[in-house]
Amino acid sequence: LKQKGCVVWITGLSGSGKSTLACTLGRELHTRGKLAYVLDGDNLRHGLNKDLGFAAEDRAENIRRVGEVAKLFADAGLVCIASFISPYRRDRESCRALLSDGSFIEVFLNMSLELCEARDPKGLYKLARAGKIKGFTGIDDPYEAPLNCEVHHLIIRTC
Ligand code: GGZ
Repeated sequence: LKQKGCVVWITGLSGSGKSTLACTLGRELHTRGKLAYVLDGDNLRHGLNKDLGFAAEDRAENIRRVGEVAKLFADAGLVCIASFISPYRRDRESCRALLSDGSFIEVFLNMSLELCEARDPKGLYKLARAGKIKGFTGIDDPYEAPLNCEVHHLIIRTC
């Protein structure tokens, strides 16, 4: 029986654990014999989307292209795991609209700015606070939390 494809869309602040979850989920699916592929900033922003920055219109275009690529993977029967901050509700909803009902699973990693900033795995929040990165999500750029996501994971502490 052919595997039905879908898109698992992981949204959340920088440092909330999106990439870790995407990678873990991808491995778990492989273990279970499912075809899966992870799309994230590392493989998209260095290639297909290397012409884009972080202004609102660039983020919108980033997410639009990712949504179209994710749809292609889903059409091919894969579980496509997309891991992007995707801060704008409208951009995420446009991606959802590309897929049939039930084939777009939005996962919100809800970790407070305080916790993300305390972790600061790449030191980016520190740079943003120092004004060395402008328009950083959560600091001086917006993040619009999902209103009707399929999975809401609230993280109140990390180990
Ligand atoms: C947010 C930024 C920015 C700004 C560079 N704002 O923790 P990271 O490093 O690895 O994840 C962040 C990544 C965000 O890329 P996305 O493609 O997911 O963003 S969006 O969905 O909004 O298009 C961070 C790094 O890029 N980064 N500058 N100003 N994150």
